[in-house]
Amino acid sequence: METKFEDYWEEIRNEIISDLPSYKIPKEGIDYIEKCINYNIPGGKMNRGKSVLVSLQTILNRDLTEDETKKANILGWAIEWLQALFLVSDDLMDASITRRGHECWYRKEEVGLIAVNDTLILESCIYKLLKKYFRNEKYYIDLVELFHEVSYKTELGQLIDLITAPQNKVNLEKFSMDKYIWIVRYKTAFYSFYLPVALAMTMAGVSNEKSLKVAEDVLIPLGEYFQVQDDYLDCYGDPKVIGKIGTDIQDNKCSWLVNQVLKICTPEQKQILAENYGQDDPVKIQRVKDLYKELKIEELYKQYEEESYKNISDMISKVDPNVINPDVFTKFMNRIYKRTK
Ligand code: GPP
Ligand code: MG
Ligand code: MG
Ligand code: MG
Repeated sequence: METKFEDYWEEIRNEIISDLPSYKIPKEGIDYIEKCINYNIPGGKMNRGKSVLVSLQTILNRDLTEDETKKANILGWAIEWLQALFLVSDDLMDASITRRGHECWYRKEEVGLIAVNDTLILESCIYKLLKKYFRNEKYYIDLVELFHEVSYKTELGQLIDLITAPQNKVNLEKFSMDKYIWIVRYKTAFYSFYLPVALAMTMAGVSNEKSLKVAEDVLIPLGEYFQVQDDYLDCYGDPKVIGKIGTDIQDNKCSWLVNQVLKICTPEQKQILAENYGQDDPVKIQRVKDLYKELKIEELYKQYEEESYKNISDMISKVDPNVINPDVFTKFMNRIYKRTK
């Protein structure tokens, strides 16, 4: 039977846990870390993780060996690990309530601000895994550098996301579509879209400055589209389906929806927005949602979705197959097009 992505989880978790006694860490530390890992790493859609293997298969265009399959899936899990630590800290910073259908980790009584240190531990685990499985590969340092560089970009994106949305200080002049695009490319697109493919290209031995740039030029707009969907779902998604409760309006976020309002609203409507956005008050949140409705923002989103699909398909059709098999991108796009979670 074929080994699935999920089947590597036990081994990877044990790799981290079984190494802890070598630090002579008290037993309660091991228990805590095990709980933290079990709570935060599995349970997502695992799109990012699974796409390393798919990308590698598509790039090499042949059956993979058992070792290649395993290595691609380990890299996939390393991305899931990165995603988990970003989400733990993002939820703390966004004051979110639930994630993947459960209470956010930082909200658990025994966790609280310890979650900050937990994200650092989770980050260190990534490099332990890379070392364990890849240190004898000639591309080992490239993998490490990719994780470092993409993490840095994500953190820069998160920084601008946060300082554009100061708590209880609504200033609509801080928002713009240009800034929005920069934020989402950095906070989401690099780690969610570019990283899985860049890792697969590195493993396949086809990564160089030119080919990575070709991948980036398609994957970053794709990631941008993905974050627009995330912003849409924050307001219109079903919490039971998306596993989280939206907070963008009360968090004063420079989201796609609010930027659309700013593009088309009258001065009176802008005033209403200024008075109701960015406040944790259900009546005010509803007033913002009513404004979205008056301005038919949902319809603009549907249009955007169609246009985006066309634009990205167009970009993919221009990719030189001698540089990278364009199916890598098509597969990725089809996995997220019109997603509801
Ligand atoms: C998505 O933002 C971006 C991230 C989860 C990256 C966080 C980066 C860090 C360096 C912590 P979001 O807040 O819209 O995501 P969600 O809707 O899932 O909370
Ligand atoms: Mg956030
Ligand atoms: Mg968030
Ligand atoms: Mg969001």
